[in-house]
Amino acid sequence: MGESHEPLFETKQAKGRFAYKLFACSMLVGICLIWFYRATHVPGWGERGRWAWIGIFVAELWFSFYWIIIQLIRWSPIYHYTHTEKLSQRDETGLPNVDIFVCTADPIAEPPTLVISTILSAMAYNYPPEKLSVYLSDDAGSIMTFYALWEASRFAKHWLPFCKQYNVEPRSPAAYFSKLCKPGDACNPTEWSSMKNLYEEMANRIDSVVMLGKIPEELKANKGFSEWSWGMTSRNHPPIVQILIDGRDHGSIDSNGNALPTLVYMAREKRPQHHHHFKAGAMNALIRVSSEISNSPIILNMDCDMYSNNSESIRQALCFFMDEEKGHDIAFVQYPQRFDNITKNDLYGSSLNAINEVEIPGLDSWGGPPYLGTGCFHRRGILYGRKYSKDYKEDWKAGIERKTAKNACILEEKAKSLITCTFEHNTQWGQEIGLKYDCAAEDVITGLLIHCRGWKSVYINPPRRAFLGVAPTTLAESLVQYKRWSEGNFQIILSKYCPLIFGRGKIKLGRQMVYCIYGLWAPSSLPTLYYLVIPSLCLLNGISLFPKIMSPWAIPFAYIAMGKHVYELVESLQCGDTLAGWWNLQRMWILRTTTSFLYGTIATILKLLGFSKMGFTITAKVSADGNASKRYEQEVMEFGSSSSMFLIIAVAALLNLFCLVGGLHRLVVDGRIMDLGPLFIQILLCALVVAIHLPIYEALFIRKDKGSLPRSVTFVSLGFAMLAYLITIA
Ligand SMILES: *[C@@H]1O[C@H](CO)[C@@H](O)[C@H](O)[C@H]1NC(C)=O
Ligand SMILES: CC(=O)N[C@H]1CO[C@H](CO)[C@@H](O)[C@@H]1O
Repeated sequence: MGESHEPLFETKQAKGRFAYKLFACSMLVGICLIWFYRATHVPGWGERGRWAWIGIFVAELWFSFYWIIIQLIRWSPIYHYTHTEKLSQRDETGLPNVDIFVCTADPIAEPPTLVISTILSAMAYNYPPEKLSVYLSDDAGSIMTFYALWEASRFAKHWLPFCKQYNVEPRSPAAYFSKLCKPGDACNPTEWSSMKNLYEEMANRIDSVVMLGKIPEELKANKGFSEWSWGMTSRNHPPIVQILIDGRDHGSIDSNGNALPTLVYMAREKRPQHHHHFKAGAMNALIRVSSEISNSPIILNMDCDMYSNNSESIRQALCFFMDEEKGHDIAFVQYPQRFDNITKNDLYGSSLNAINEVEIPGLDSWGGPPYLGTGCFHRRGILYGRKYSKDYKEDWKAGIERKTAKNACILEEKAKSLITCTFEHNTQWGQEIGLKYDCAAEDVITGLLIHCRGWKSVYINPPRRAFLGVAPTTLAESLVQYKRWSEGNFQIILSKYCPLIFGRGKIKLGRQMVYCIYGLWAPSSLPTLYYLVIPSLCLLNGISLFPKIMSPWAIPFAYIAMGKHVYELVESLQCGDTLAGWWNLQRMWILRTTTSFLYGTIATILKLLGFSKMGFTITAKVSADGNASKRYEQEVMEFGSSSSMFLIIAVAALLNLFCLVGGLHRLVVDGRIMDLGPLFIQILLCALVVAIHLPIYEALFIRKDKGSLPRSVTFVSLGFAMLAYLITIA
C-alpha cells in the first residue's frame, strides 16, 4: 500500500466566540467602574473602615487580574478531531512501538487488584500486541503487587483474546464485569460466565494473599519470586526487574495462539539514605529500563487507578504524531483526567467539567495543554531533552527490530543496573533529562520545559472517555489533592522556572501568562478569605463597604456578580453538570480556596524559606467504612476526622452565621432600619455565604453519623467564632 498523506487530524475553533468576546468586554467595563468607585470613595483618615476598604480594594484588584488572565484562555478555545480510519488504512507494519508506564506506590492505598485491572486494560489496547510493552513501576517493592502482576500475566492469555473476539469495552475486567451483570449481545453466555469466574477467582486469590500479607509457599519456586528476601521493606530493597511476558519470545502466546504484549515489573532500588524523588524518580527509572528492553519511540503513562476506557486511544494519539503536515512539532498528546466514581451531583466537584471542556482547549490555543501527569503520550526522544528543530524526522521504526540476541535474564540484569540509587549521581537525570525533580508538580514543570524547548502539545477530549480514574470520596481526600496541586503549581511560579521569567523569549507572552493560571490558585486563598470574613464583620459593626443599594454605583457590582455567576452556570450546564452539581462546585471552590490553597501557600513559602522538606501525601483510593461509601452515594459530605482544615471551614461558616444574625438583629431590633440601604450588599453576601455552608452547620450540630464533624471541632470552632464576634462588637 502506498503512503497516503491525507491529514490524520483536524482542528476547529469553538463556536459563538464573538458573543463571548462582547460579554467579556462588557465585564471589563464593569470592573473598571468598580475600580473607579473604590479609588474615589476611600473613607478619609480617621473614618471607620478605611483599612477594611483598602483591603477589599486589593482583594478585588487580585480577582480582576485573575479574571483577565482567565479571559486569555476563554478567548478562542480549539478542539481537535482525529481520523483513526485513515491511520488504519495505512500499512500496519509501519506503526511505531508503544511503551506504557503505570506507577504504583503503595499496595494498601492502591490495592493490587485495582492496579492489575489498569494493566490489563492497557495490554488489551486495539494495537498489534508485538508492538506493545507494559511496565509497572512499584515504588513499594511489594511482593503482593508482583504476585498480582504474575496472576495478571496468566489471566491476560484468556482475557486478551476474549476482548478482541467480542470487541469488549471497557477492557478493564473489574470495570467490565461490574458494569455488565449479564453477557452482552455479541457474547457467548457460557464463555462470558467462565471468563467472569476466571476473573473473580483471580481477584479473590489476590485479595486473600494481600490480606494474609504473604504469598503461598509453593509459588516461591516460580521465576521472579526469589528476588524477595527476608527483611526487605518498601524503603530498603535492591533493584528488581522481571520480564513476566517477553513479547519477543515466540512461546509467549495467548490461548488463541496470538502474540502477547511484553509485560515488565520494576521496583527501583530504595535505600533510606538516598532521596528517591517520588513519582518523577519512578518515571525516570521506567524511561531507562524500557530503553533497554523495548525502546519504543512513543511512551504513554497512566496512573495505576486510571484504566483505559477506550481501546482506540493509542491510535487516536498516533494520528497527531504521525501526521505528515502538522505532526512534526508535537511533543505530547494529553487526554483529560476523568473519573468513574462521580455521583450525580458531584458533591466534591471532582469532575472538572468546565476545566476539561473549556479551559484546557483554551490553553491548547496557546500552543498546547500542560502535561498533566497521567493519560499522556510522549515522544521518547523529547523526554531525553531534545530541542525542537525543523529538520528533525522521527524514526518510527526505532525499536521494531528488537535486540533478539539477548535473552530475558541478561536484559533484566542490565536493566537493574540502570535503577540503582547511585545511577543518577552526576548525571542530568531529573534536570535536563527525564521528568524534573524537586517540584510537587513534576508533570507541569516538565511540560513547561518541553514547551520552552520549542515543542507544542495537543489536547484531545473525545466524547467516549479514554481514561477513567477513581475520584476522591471524602472531603479530606479531595482537599489534600488540591493542596498538592496548588502547592506544586505555586512553587513553579516562585522558582526560577516561573513562566514569566524562564519562558521569556522562549514562549509567547500570552502563553507565559496562561501557564500561571493554576499557579495562582494558592495565593488566591488570601483575598478569598478576606472577602469571606471582613465584609461580614463590618456588617456587624455597621460599617458599609459597598455602595447603597439604590445608588447607581451598585449597578457595576450587581452586573459583575450576576455576569460571572450566570455565565459560569451556563458553561457548567453546557459541560454536563447539573444545577445542584454547579452549586456543590461553588461550595467546593470556597472550601478548597480557604483550606487547600491556604495550606499550599503556607507550605510553599515555608519551603522557600528552608523550614520544611518536600513531603508527598498519597490520597487513599478506597474508603474502608461501608457506611462511608453509602454516604458518598447519597451525597452526604464526609468529614469524620478532626483535621485542621475542617476547623478553618467551621470557623468561617460559624462566623458568618453569627454576623448575619447579629447584623439583622442590629437592623431590626435596634430600629436602625435606615442602615439597610448601605449594608444591603453585605447582608446579601453574608447570607449567600451562610447558604453555601449549610452542609457544614448540619455536620456541626445535626448529624450524628460517623462522617459528621467531631465534637472537638464543634467546640473549638464555636470558641474561635465567638471570640472573633465579641472582639468585633466590643
Ligand atoms: C466508557 O466506555 C463505554 C464503552 O465501553 C461507554 O459506554 C462509556 O460511556 C464510557 N464512559 C465514559 C464516562 O465516557
Ligand atoms: C474504587 C471505588 O471506590 N469504587 C466504587 C465506585 O462507586 C461504585 C458505586 O457508586 C462502588 O460500587 C465502587 O465500589
